[in-house]
Amino acid sequence: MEQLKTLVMEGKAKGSEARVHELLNQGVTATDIMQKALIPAMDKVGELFQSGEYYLPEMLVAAKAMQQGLKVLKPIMVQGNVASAGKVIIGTVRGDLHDIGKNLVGMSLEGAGFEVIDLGADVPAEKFVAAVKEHKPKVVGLSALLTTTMLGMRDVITALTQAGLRQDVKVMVGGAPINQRFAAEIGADFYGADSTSAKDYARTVQ
Ligand code: B1M
Repeated sequence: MEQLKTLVMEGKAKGSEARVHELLNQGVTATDIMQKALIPAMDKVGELFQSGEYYLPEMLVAAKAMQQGLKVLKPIMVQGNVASAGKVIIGTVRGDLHDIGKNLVGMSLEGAGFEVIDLGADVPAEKFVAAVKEHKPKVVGLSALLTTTMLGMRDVITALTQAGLRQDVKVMVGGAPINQRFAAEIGADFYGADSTSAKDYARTVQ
């Protein structure tokens, strides 16, 4: 696991992919690989960026290496998908390009049988509204990783209300700078600290 962490932190995409395969072959679970290597590696990358040891390119190649590892884990995480549990729309809000956490939420939801409509990153409020009108999901999931973009979540909720759709759909929010208090302040229905809690919440929505 330590080796995988280092490979991700150093932005070695091919090496990360190969190490994930090796760990799986050794019987390590996908959840452990995620929780004990891939996510901690990105946390460390964030710390190094904050302390000025890493710059944007290092952060970018590390993200690519993590995504390469995730590609290997995705089929395992989404297997067991049976009849659709309903639709969930997910996206990272306007101005925010971070999509790894949002993708993890999508994988957990797919693994639980949800049909996931992923709008991607840097998604304006109007696009969420149009997608809710078109797909009529149970839940809209908003992700934000920047303190400068998290207020975009409120914009989405306001836009849904103005479009007369707010009562038809639950809104869950998550991402590193988000907490329960902020979620309540902007009128979200649920704050998810991680992808598992997001999936568990979606399951409770009728
Ligand atoms: Co950015 N970045 N970044 N970055 N980046 C952070 C977020 C930062 C904390 C780093 C730091 O300074 N320590 C910092 C934000 C500071 C702040 O706002 N207070 C930061 C910054 C400053 C920036 C730029 C502004 C840097 C610059 O340009 N000077 C820039 C902004 C670009 C933009 O978005 N407009 C930028 C750019 C980038 C990259 C493009 C290089 C890259 C993203 C690549 C990509 O996503 N495709 C990147 C990365 C990789 C990071 C860090 C290192 C890692 C993020 C990550 O993927 N974590 C990050 C530091 C950190 O978070 N420790 C950092 C792993 C992921 C699994 O966790 O996304 O938190 P996370 O998701 C979790 C939970 O939060 C939750 O579940 C997931 C699984 O547990 N969750 C949800 C997430 N969404 C959810 C939704 C839900 C429920 C749960 O319901 C819907």
